Amino acid sequence: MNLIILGAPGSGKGTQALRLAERFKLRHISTGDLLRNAVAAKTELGRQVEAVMQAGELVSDEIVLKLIMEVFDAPGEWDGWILDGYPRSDDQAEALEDVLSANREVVDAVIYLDVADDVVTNRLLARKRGDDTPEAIRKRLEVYKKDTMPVLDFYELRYDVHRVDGSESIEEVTDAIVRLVDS
Ligand code: B4P
Repeated sequence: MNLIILGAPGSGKGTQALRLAERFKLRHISTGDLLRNAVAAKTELGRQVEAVMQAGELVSDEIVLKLIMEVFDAPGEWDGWILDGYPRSDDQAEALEDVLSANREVVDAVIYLDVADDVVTNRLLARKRGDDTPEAIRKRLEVYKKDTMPVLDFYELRYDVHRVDGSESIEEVTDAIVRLVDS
């Protein structure tokens, strides 16, 4: 099963993707984690993206696509994958379609976590990650609305988009997603 999970920063994409990956034996592909690992390892790529992430802006499509392709190419025993944090713009969604059709892969379902701005802001401030300053959070929400929200329309035209109330407890959100994708 191949899944894409979409939602605002702090909507719980990473949290739910981990739980779904474990449950369905999926490869968890998180662009946020891949980028943070590159920054922590102080690679050339990490140095290029660090300031962009701190400011709450999107890293360039070229860099993120390169990371995604490396993960898709890596060997492993999985029953599919879950994409978390990608795509974040129409251009990224188009690029992903090209990668998938070249690899003869399909998306089985798209999950959209619906959570109000004040709830995500409070969650992000509470987790105290380096890029979770009030200013960067404001910027990320702004970028999300401008660049990432349109991706929902892109997918509504192509796939089943399951809208889930992401403001419930972590367990309740997982249960709701499992019911939808398992049915
Ligand atoms: P991401 O790593 O994708 O992070 P995120 O959107 O902030 O968080 P997520 O939605 O995964 O929330 P989480 O589960 O952690 O992106 C970080 C940065 O990387 C971006 O700003 C950008 O610069 C760059 N980037 C990433 N992908 C990119 C791309 N494709 N293109 C360009 N740039 C890219 O949950 C947040 C908190 O809420 C946690 O503390 C969690 O415990 C809590 N929580 C989760 N669910 C909850 C629930 N149901 N109830 C209560 N608390 C909950």
